[in-house]
Amino acid sequence: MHAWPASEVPALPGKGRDLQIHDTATQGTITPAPGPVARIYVCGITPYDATHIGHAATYNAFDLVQRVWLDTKRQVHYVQNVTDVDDPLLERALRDNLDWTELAERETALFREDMTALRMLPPQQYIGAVEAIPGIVPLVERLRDAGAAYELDGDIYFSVESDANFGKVSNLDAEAMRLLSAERGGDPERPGKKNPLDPMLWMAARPGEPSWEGASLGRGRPGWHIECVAIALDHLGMGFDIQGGGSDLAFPHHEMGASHAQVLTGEFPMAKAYVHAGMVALHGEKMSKSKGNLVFVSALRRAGVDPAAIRLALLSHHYRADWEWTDEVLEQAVARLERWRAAVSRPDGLPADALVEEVREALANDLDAPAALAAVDRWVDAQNASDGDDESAPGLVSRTVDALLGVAL
Ligand code: 5CA
Ligand code: ZN
Repeated sequence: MHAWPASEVPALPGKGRDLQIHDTATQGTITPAPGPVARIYVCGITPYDATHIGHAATYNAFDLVQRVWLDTKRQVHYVQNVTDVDDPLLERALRDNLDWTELAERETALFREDMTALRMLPPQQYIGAVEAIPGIVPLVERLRDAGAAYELDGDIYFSVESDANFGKVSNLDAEAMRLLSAERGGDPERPGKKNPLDPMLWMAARPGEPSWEGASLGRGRPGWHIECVAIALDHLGMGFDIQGGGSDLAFPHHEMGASHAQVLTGEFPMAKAYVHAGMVALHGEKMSKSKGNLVFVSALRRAGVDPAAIRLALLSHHYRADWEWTDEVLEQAVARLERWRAAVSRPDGLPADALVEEVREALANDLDAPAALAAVDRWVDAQNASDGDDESAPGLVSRTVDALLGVAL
């Protein structure tokens, strides 16, 4: 699949700091990406009800990761998927009497437009589940042939017990895993499974549903977790720097994916850091497709909201926090954007070299975007209240805000 166009990232003077980031697996702060090329896989959308503010907040976090790495003069290899065939997508297509491929294409196109408007850097590989099927089938066959997967009425399940490191991503107890599995696409109640948590790798063709030839697996379609593993291993290989997504993906999705990959390769861990963004709520509840309490990026854009203000609203919360979208959050972002633009539109101003370092430091410290915004606010307030004569300052501030925060002033 094609991704979306890249906005240019201005180079800043000097060099940024290494990113330190919270890792869900070790529950501590780590510094991934020691090499010249940083590798990141971020779970993409299931294309319906896209792009809501929760999605945008999560992709914003991983966009910042890339901007920090780029500022350290590294290259970034970024891969993202689109879950363009899965139960919830098929259910929505059925409900709305749409062809599932049309629904997926329409929503993926909308997502690309929203990502472009928000100046999110595109992945180098943007891969759909459907196009990944030829790579998924041999992985499932290998897991089965190695005794790590078994058949149940034509469906193939992964055996979580085949991975000695199972559980090390999310650090949950058995009961919590069981509850989350039932909530998030698993089927712990299905009789005949070796372990109730075992996830499906390959689902045998069901009447009225799409299916593909799966060689020795028979006709069917892939499970959710193996989709991301196949794409990540194909393009990034094992031991990549960051596996990213919202906190609702830690279990079962990232836990199961890590186990699939670890059993397939005999290596551990799949990713150096598992990084999870907090959940955005609306009216007191997590913004979710199932509840329908959604605010869409495209609806805000249609209403005339500047995408840079949406981005500033996202940046005003720490990526790991759970937070609530309100009109006030957006109003504050709109006002901030106006103040910042006024400050950098002057022909000269207060020196900004220290500000560049403050923004760098804030972001390198577990992506502390609110601290970065506060640093820019301080410069802007002083600038708007004084008559400095540094002619390079306004341009330097614009480039810093653009390069590190993805906001075009
Ligand atoms: N296709 C899978 C990942 S392979 C998927 O989870 N798709 S999704 O469309 O449901 O979500 C896309 C991303 O947005 C995921 O990282 C998810 O964790 C994140 N996300 C979903 N809802 C919210 C929310 N309310 N707040 C923050 N992030 C969210
Ligand atoms: Zn995924």
